[in-house]
Parts: sequence; structure tokens; C-alpha cells
Amino acid sequence: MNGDRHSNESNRRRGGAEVRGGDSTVARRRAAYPFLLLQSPRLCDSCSFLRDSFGLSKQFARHLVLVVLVVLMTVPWLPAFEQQDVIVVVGAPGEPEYATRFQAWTAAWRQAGERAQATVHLIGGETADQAEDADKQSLQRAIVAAATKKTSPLWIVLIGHGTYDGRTAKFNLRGADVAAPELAGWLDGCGRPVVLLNTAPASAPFLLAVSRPGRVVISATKSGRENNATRFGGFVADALGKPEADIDEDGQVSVLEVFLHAARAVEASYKQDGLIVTEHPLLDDNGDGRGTRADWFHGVWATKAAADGATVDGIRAHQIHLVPSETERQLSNDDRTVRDQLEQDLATLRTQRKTLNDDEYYRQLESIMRKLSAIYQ
Ligand SMILES: [Ca+2]
Ligand SMILES: [Ca+2]
Repeated sequence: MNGDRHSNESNRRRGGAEVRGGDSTVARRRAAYPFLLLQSPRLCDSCSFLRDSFGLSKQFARHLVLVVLVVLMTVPWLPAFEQQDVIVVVGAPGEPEYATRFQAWTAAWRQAGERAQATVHLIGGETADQAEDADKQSLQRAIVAAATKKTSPLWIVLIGHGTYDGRTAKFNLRGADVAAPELAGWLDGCGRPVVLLNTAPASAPFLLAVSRPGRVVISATKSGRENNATRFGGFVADALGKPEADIDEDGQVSVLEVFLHAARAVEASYKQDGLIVTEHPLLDDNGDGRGTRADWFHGVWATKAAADGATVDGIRAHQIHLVPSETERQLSNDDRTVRDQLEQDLATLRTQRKTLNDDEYYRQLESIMRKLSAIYQ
């Protein structure tokens, strides 16, 4: 279904996403970075965003963006990116057609994991253990073993079928299935960021069960009752590292961008086939258990305000990349943690624009921007 989407990929690589050169290559690329960006519509977009969101003048917004670009040029060589763990779970296919499809999607994740230099754990699919609950036990062991206090994300990707009986949603493993509350329980005490992508039918209850602050949870459906076979998993696999999915054109595809690209591709695919759309993917990353649909985003920004003044969904998901750009790799883990929190603070401040007077708003804005700049010095 998605094979032709890869045909032009190699010709469309840009930015630093695929940089594997040494220090000199990185240095040359970084030196050229601001000049490349100055020719890009991104600069205008960034200025527009700052003007619209923070009420800045056009001249000040442009100056601010240029200062950030110059600071990025001075990023020193820093410790390597902490290794991520990716648990790819292939469920019972049921029919040969799905077995072939799931194998292709799994292969895409393994290849992306190799590009990310991540540790990839495969559950189901290729292994052949006859025990009734072998896959379920393997999944539990893999999750518990990876639920450490590392700062890098633990990815859990569910590829297969799912069910919902009106109370509990399950992912169909070979043998015993795994219910949403069980999977959530295995993650209790997990001290590292978690990205769960349940691409199966009836997957929305997993979003509610697993949602916590610090986690990104994506489901293929908006409810447990959307239980037809899903296409979402194929488009998610297709979006990994795909230039067209890099919405903000920073040379890397974030979890948010994977979600947005795949969800929009799902809708287009149903419409192209003249079918009613029977799957509506959701993303939650602010820990409130309420998912946001892709059509609520403009670019990478949610257009609907979160309840109770909370930060909208999408901020955290846009900070996590399976295959980070060279610039992102060069940030230390501590600096990345601080940078991520400052970006969250910036998003929160944005939601408070109408309630703060100008002096207080600009005082807080300047404080955050100064701290952000300091990270790159
Ligand atoms: Ca991007
Ligand atoms: Ca949410």
C-alpha cells in the first residue's frame, strides 16, 4: 500500500537528518546552517509565529530568530545521544494478508531503529515459542527490563489487531492477549520518558490507561468501538525519517510529525478509495488522558486550547525523535532536559498571554529566552 511512497525519498533528504560525517563535516554543515535557513520560508514562518503568539514587532521577531540561528552556530561538540530502546510488538495476524503487511511495517521500524542506533526488541513475528502466553510474558519482561531511569525514551510499538468488549481493550498477541490496564501496570514506576504507539483497532482505551505526565501516547482510533482493521500502522512506519513528514523542516521527524503525517495519510487514503473513514488517530502528551486529533493542529501547533490552562498536546511529542538530527545529537542529556522544560514553560506562557500584563509577560518571555540561549553557549 505504501511502497511507492518511498520512491523519491533518497532524492529529498535535506538538512542534517542523515549526517554521518566527522567533526569537520559537522562543522562545515553547521557553518552553512544559518545561511541555508535565511533562504528558507521557515524564517518567515518563525517570525510570523513569534509575532502572532507573543505580540512582537516584525523587526524584533526577525532579530530574535537571527540571534537564535547565530547561537546555534556555536554549539560545541558534546556527549553522544543516549541510546533509546524500541520494543516492537507484532500481534497475531489472523490472515496471511495481514501477516505480510505487519512484517513490512515491522521491517520499517527495525530499519529506523538501526538508523537511530537504538536497541530494538522484537516481540512476536519471527520468534516461535509455543507456550500459550509466551509473547505476553516476553512483552512484560521487555517492558520491565527497559523501565529504567534513563533519560532517553522507551518506545513501545504495537502492530496488529485489537478488540474492545465495552469495558476493556486488548491487543491481540499470539496466545494470551494483553489488556490496556495490564500494559499500563507494567509501566508503573518507569522513570524514563515513554512513547506508546498502539496502531491496532480499538486502541483508544490504551491512551487513557497509559497516559501520564512525561509520556506520549498515540492510538489509531478515537474510541474502543472503532474496531475495523486499521491502516494507521502502515502510514506510521512510512513516516519514520521521511522528509515529507518533517513538517517544520528541521532535519528530523518528531513523534508529533509522525502522528500528523500518518493521520492525514489515513484520511486521504480512505477518501481516495471512496470509503468512510473508520479510524481517527489520537495523540496525548500532556498527561490528561484526552487525545488530540490531527485536524486540530496547524503546522505543529494545536489550535484548540487545553482545559484548565494546561499546555496543549503536541509540545512534548515534538521534542522526541527516533532519528535525531546531528544538531540534536550534540546536546547533552542534561541540556536537552532543561531545554525541553524551557520549551514547555514557553508554551505555558503562551497560554497565559491574555491574563498577564505586558510588563510581566515580556519579563517572563525574556527570562525563558535567555535560559534557552545559555544552553547553546
Ligand atoms: Ca521536524
Ligand atoms: Ca491530552
